Amino acid sequence: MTEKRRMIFHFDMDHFFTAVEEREHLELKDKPVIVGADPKAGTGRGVVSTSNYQARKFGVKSGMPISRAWRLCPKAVYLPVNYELYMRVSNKIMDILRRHADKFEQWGIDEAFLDVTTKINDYASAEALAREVKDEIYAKEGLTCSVGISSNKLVAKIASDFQKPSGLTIVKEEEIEKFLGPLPVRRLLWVGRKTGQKLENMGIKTIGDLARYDPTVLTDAFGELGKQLHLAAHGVDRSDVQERSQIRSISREMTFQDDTDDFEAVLKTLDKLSEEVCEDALKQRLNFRTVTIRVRYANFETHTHSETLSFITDRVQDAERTTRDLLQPYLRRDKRIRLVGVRVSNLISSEKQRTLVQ
Ligand code: TTP
Ligand code: MG
Repeated sequence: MTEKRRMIFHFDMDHFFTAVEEREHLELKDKPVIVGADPKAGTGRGVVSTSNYQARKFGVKSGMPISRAWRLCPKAVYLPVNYELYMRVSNKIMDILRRHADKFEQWGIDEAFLDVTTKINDYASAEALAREVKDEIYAKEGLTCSVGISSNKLVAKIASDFQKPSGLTIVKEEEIEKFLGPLPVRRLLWVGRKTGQKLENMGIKTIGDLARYDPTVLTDAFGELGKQLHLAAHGVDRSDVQERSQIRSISREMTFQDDTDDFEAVLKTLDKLSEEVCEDALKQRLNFRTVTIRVRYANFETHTHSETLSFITDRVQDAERTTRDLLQPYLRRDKRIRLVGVRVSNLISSEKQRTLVQ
């Protein structure tokens, strides 16, 4: 039996934090605005959370040190992060979006996937519905967003980013490979910095390059991830749009008897914690998408570092690989480790879960 073609929307608010600030403070209109750490006239620490499109013209980007943003655009209006306000607005937007979907999945503070398969017969009516929802958000919340429409989540998400701000991009099923081909390979959701670098070293720059690459070589180089990369490059993604679970996270941590710089032992402990967390998730029939490590040095300096995978998993190998990657920069010859911890979050019931790879 052939499955009915799905119709998936991905909504992503435009320059979300600054857009909310502009709405609250009309005097910000037409000025470059940056939300993030205090720049302290160029000496501040911390990073840019986001900036509006006027500030982006100067090269300001999310995640950039705030001191750098100051050098690029000293005349911008700098505002602190008002997370509570953005959460309140986000909740209202999510309520609007949820009402229009058969299945709904929030994905971060300002984005969501909607499965509207049963409401829609063709791309023309999909576009009409997406515009209706966009207009409703603008009318009720005074904010613009960008929408991507396609037959799966992967392509819908890439499409929503294609014509920002206030864009609407439809990628019909038969046009997926043509659409993805010229885009940089890093657009594929789980191609992080390291994987992206490795692919570039192999001469793979665009998604098209990846799609044409011999899949067995990819599997040799990347293991299971190689298979997923191959499918993703062809725009294949069977993952479902699904509500998140109520349980928010599962975690374990371990304090060493003596502070240690035996990194092999630390990594072994980390693997053990990953295993326990996965076992716990399995018992509760939960899959996860975000993996976080925590490390505390002998002097009690503590760091946490997360990675959100673009696929949902309950596999110990995924947890182990990710936690090991995350911990690597913290294994320093000059610092003994007191504690390590592993947490998985973004949990989803495994009963409803279908994996990306068949
Ligand atoms: P994004 O949707 O990635 O960015 P954006 O909405 O600001 O801009 P765009 O129009 O390109 O979608 O992230 C949503 C919010 O999450 C963003 O407004 C601020 C916050 N954020 C951070 O705090 N740090 C980050 O590094 C990123 C990427 C986002
Ligand atoms: Mg956004």
